[in-house]
Amino acid sequence: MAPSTASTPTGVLFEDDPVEQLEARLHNDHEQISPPKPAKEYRRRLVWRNIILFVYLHLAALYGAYLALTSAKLLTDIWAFLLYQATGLGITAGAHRLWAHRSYKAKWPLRVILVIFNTIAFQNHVYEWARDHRVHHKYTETNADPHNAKRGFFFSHIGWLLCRKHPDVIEKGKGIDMSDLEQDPIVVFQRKYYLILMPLFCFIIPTVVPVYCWGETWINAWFIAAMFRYTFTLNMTWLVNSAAHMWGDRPYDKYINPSENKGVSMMALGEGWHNYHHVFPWDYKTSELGDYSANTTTAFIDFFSKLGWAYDLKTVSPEMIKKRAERTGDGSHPVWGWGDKD
Ligand code: ST9
Ligand code: ZN
Ligand code: ZN
Repeated sequence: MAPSTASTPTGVLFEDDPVEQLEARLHNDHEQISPPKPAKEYRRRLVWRNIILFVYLHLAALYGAYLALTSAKLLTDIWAFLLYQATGLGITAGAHRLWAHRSYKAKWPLRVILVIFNTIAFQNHVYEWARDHRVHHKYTETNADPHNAKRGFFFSHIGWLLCRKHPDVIEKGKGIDMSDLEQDPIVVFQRKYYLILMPLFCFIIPTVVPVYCWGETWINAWFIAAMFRYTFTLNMTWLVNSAAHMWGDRPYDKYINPSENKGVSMMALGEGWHNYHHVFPWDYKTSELGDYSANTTTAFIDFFSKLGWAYDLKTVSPEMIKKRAERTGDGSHPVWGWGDKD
């Protein structure tokens, strides 16, 4: 059912899930006798500290890219690339597929590796990342979605980190069950010490290693391995929220905006198969395809599954995928070519 909209006296639009509203009414006797509350007014409040930091970060990253091509040692560029891949896995295999979606289970040594990679990535600690992401899936493209793509490319890409959250994000977010992560000591530890661990892992170690291990200059190490690598990885992640919510086929559900975007998948280690992922969020592959070249995260999880460190990998049966593609797909799924439509 399409979300309903209501406008405030100031003309600000709000979207609410009508099923939620109905359920809330059924459980709230008071509402039957009192008139409905007017929607809370929402005004965007910019966070200038974040705006200044992100402007600096992007300027520094551009300078880092220039240095990487002109004066850096080859090992420094390789180091930055490896950090991009490792931190990407800390987000994709860690925060996303393991902790936010529980699409597989991991033994503690793998969880430790993932939490280290995740801390180098600095996309907030796992608990906060997973809470926002669970809200994103439950209330996709409503005001309760932290990076609601209906507010445009810029907002869903980076703008949502430059202003206070819509009150619906916080209100609806309170209903999200986070008890599983509150019981994971590795997640709890990272959250408790994040303000010490994050600067150390994301900025200090990546800068110090090239200087002491292969004699790189401090300037090159800081601007390439810290600034450029971090900003680049952030942007590749944000593309999933922006580009993959706008452009691409919708083979599994044409009624939602998340799309299959191969370009984003290549850069985001397999996370651009976003139409599939929003339809079947529990699949550890976040994709129907077994193609490792555009899904290095799946290769990583499969590798650790062979070692026995990753287990209980959840997936979706081909029959279920076929049925869904036939029922709600946009016709771009191969299933349409196999059928006897003619
Ligand atoms: C970053 C995150 O970049 C990127 C996430 C991307 C997600 C992508 C998903 C796509 C799929 C996966 C693809 C992976 C691909 C990877 C490829 C790699 C190559 N529920 O937040 P606050 C409450 S981070 C419930 O301050 P404000 C709660 O009580 C970049 N409650 O709100 C909270 O207190 P606490 C680096 C919630 O004041 C309180 O509200 N980090 C929820 O509106 C205050 O929360 C930054 O730049 C909720 N969902 O401020 C930091 N949310 O936490 C940026 C909040 O103590 N963030 N509450 O419980 C900020 O500065 C602020 O959050 C703000 C909003 C200014 C944006
Ligand atoms: Zn999404
Ligand atoms: Zn997800």
